[in-house]
Amino acid sequence: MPQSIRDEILAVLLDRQPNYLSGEELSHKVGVSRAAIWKHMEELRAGGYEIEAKPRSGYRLVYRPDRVAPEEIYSHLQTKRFGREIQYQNHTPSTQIIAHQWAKEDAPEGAVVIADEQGDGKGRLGRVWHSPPRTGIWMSLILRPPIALQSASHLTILTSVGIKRGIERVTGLDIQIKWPNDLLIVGKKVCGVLTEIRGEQDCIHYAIIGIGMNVNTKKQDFPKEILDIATSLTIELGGDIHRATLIAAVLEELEECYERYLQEGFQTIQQEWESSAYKMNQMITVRTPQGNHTGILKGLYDTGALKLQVDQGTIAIYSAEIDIEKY
Ligand code: BT5
Repeated sequence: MPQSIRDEILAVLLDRQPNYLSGEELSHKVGVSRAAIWKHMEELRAGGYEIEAKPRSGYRLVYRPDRVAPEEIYSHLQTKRFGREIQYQNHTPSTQIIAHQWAKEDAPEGAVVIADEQGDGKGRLGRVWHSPPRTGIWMSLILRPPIALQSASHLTILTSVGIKRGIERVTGLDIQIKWPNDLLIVGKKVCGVLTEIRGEQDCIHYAIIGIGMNVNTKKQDFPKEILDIATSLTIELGGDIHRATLIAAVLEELEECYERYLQEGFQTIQQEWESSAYKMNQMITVRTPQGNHTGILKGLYDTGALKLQVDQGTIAIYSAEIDIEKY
């Protein structure tokens, strides 16, 4: 739901794009005077929006800056809860830190923290997540799932499915999911998920789902050490993407996956995950803290563990890394 008059004006202009909308109709739809509309138009222009005003035709949105500020996202968003409350930061060490703080206070389920730049982006196990300014989606979603701690890995799995769908809907690119938390395009990482849980044995107080996605990142924006393993949507598509549109699509798909999971259980998500899994039914090698295993990837157990077929039968892998073959 749009939050301010400015958001409402933007939403109406977006809806009418590429056509004109008269000042009278706009003022009627938004419920403010034409003088007030004019003032908000000036503010939008100052924020980088290009709005054409033509006598007898009215207003027309010509250009939207690639911003991930809440008003841009709200104007696209069609969710019930996800992304209905957004904290936006221009620069922050990590959106995870802000989300933990907010979750400990009063953040509602579905609240989201988004930053344009992270100075200390976090991967799993203390690893670094490179988050160059204004190129990607760096966001953390707060959930309060009524599930047991042992099922927490379901959250990463359903998040991967939701992100895959959101990216495919907006770009048409083919995304593969690599257990446990990567999304790939032709074997290169375009997105990583970091799930952090606070809870006790039989309940989760809250979960923070960190999503890092390379969107308009150019080759030169990546540090040398990840050049060979990372990619972005713009590199694969050959054109830039409006990040707020993509965020809204991802949040919609995530909400759908999450609700389906809570209502119907893990199985439908599991099937969708398996149909997009990197190396499904192929030989893989997984590296675990206890040593390496080589076998055929057969999908997931209902705990979310990886099912690997080895000589002795199938085994469950709970924590591991899968090597990516060089392309
Ligand atoms: C992840 O960790 O893939 C989880 C990344 C989660 C990042 C989000 S951004 C919003 C939120 N706030 C945060 O501070 N974090 C979350 P992991 O599986 O451990 O992968 C980390 C590894 O991926 C690194 O060791 C690099 O090899 C590689 N890597 C780092 N930055 C990358 C990037 N931008 N694109 C692709 N690969 C990257």
